[in-house]
Amino acid sequence: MSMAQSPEPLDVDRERTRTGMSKTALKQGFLDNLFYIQGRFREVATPHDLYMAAAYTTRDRILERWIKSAQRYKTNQSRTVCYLSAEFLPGPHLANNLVNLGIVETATEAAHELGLDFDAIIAEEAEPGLGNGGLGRLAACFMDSLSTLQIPSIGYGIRYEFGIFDQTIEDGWQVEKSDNWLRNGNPWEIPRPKIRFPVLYGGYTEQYRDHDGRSRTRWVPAQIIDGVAYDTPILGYGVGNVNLLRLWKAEASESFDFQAFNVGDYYGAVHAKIEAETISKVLYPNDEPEAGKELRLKQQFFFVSCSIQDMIRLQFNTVGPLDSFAEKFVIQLNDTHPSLAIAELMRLLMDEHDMDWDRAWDITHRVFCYTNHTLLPEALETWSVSLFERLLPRHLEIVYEINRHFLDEVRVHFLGDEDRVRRMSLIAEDGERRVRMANLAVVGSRAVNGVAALHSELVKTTLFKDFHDFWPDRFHNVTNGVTPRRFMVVANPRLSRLISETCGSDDWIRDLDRLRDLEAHAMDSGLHERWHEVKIAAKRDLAAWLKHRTGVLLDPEAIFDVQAKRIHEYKRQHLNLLHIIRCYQRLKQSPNQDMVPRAFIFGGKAAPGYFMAKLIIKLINAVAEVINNDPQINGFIRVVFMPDFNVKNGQHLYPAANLSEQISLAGKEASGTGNMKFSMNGALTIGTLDGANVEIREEVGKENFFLFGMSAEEVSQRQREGYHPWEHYAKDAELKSDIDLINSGLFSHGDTQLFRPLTDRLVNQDPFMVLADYRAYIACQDHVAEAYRDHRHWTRMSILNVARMGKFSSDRAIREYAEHIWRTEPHPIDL
Ligand code: GL9
Repeated sequence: MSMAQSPEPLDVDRERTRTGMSKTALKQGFLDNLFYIQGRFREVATPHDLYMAAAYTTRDRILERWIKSAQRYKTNQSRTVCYLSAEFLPGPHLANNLVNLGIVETATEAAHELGLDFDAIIAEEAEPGLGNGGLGRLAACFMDSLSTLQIPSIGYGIRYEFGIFDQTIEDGWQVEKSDNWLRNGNPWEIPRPKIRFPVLYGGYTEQYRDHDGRSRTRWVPAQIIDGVAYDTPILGYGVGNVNLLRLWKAEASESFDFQAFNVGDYYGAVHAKIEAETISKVLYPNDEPEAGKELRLKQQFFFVSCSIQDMIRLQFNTVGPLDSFAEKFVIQLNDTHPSLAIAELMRLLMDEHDMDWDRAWDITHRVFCYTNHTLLPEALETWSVSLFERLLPRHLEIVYEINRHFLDEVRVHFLGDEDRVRRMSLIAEDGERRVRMANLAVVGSRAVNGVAALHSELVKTTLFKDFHDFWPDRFHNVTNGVTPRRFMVVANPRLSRLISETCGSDDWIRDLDRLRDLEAHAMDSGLHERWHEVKIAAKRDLAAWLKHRTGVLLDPEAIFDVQAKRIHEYKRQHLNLLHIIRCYQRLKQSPNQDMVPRAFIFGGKAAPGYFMAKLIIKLINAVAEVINNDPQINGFIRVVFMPDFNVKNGQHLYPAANLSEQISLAGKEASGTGNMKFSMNGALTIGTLDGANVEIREEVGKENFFLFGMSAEEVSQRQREGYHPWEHYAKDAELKSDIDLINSGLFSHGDTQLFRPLTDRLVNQDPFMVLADYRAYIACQDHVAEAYRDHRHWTRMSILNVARMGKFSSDRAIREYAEHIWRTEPHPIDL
């Protein structure tokens, strides 16, 4: 079109431009949306306008299915899974929705015919970074699988205005930039200003007699804030089902704050409005001390209260009386962040809906299930009783009452064991009294699960041992999984095409066990060649992308050795660094040795307040600078830190990796999910027996996995015996020289103090036993290098890794939840 006039209709029925799947319908839909939604014509449209038009054209096609799903679920009174999570990391929606709609090719052709750069349009989308890492991404994978498996569900969370910070690297240090992801608008969400609930805070409670003369409690709050629903449709792969991601935004409550102010105090009222809106303003980074984070507690209660009120509304709209609430809904608590929901449901049932304690408790404890995601003590939430009481006085009463009932049972069951009573109490009494959110979650749920076999075992034998003694049947394992739609089809279209061609179908996308069909071809040299080409192409892409973003040029022939995850001492990025320094020293000592070239690639964010993690980032960049610029090394090894690792950027990484670093101290990583994403894309793993690594190794075969290091049992034994890292430092000359090289100032322009906090910690404390596993790690890395020399053998291992990854689909995980924990059934929506 050359003029700013309404788009000329192509040969398509006008009505179908919103729903039609043909190329013509897509083109017309796109032009219509560009015109009527963006108010643009082609010549002046910015890349962002084009993206918005493409997004709306895609959304139009999802909406029809969404409404159909909602209608069907309502008439069927379908049992619904409510997934409560403070974090969701869905990643960019456009490409994923095109895959799930099955129109990638048509859309690509349509874009081509309109003269558009489709890849550029897809790259325009901002990352919805509403999570910190694995836990939030797991929630997003689960949403994808719930829809694909046609299970009615709602994901409930917070619509943070600012998600996880954007990471830049300046002078080697992490610098945080605020993530204004909504700046350019969000075409995927639909605001629901009429789905709005009041959320109460503060004040006091009082007793009164109701019309039947019964004694009741009334909460008189000091503050009321509204939560408003914003809905994002989550479409399943190749099905008509669309579920809901419902995120709450905080707004000032007209009815309360404005009237509460003295007449004329307009500015005071506006101030209250601003204060109300801070509740959904920003996502908290984890790995930081919880202490005093009043706003965080407010956030947790905020989204939980809105969500439970919404469920009660839905119950009345569909089924009717609340008695069947636990049949209509199952509420899955994603970690302890939403565990206030237990007390909130009790409050609403009793105070607002007239139930007595026993009936309310019967419903409550039948509706909740809880997933634990970590054993790290610092990540287990507790709130000081005084803060809790100030913010949620009624809930504290309810928690006390739950505790009273519960501890009475414990006392009867374990006569005279007051120590156990103290340990199991919902209130910690040693020092400042605190509410233990994990204990509340276990007591209030009918099922508790860990996220990998080893983790679930440790949950039963360490973290919740007392609870497991009391209620052995309550504990389960559901090993995590990831969605092959996002992490294979979207991230790695080349490999996906090759797999479909080799297997003769793309059924594996919905049934990942079908990847087994690849095994029959694992020796086929034709496949080997194509497999290798696909990997090299991805490595070239990544190299070009990294060159552009960091200036570092990688050799696509080198081993791409990748560690991408949050930066944390327990994940041991510094162990990886020690190996890099070892390689460097070896090359310096004998420059002509025949070493396999390697590209060491890191990605990951550090919590802004986590000093040691930030120092690790600085050290990675410092080592990179020296090695990459050392003419003697001549590019043989290269080190690069990819800034701003997130879902979107990760999609460049997974397809290109040869080696996946999963090297946490055994017993610390609950599951890990990056381990699965890399392996699905044909990387081999170097890893410890930690989290889901254990099961990955079982599945792919121990001969196709590079194992090293202590087992979880050996770790706890060493710790019981007393661990002395300085002995390793003193005894192992190479280890000593690697650490000494850091201290020499080589990587810090002569500053011998800069990295001291890190090296001193390793030598003197080493809480994550880096030094104890150093020798085994180096030896294992030498095996990796030898194995890589045999290209055929390596490629075969790579094919077998992919072929045997079926178990790690989030579809399998969701099926297990549905069958063993939720007892839910699919409700198919016809296309
Ligand atoms: C985590 C665990 O640490 C991971 O091992 C696990 O795979 C995921 C999902 O179950 O949950 N728990 C946790 O608090 N985080 C996890 O990744 N942290 C972040 O999300 C940053």
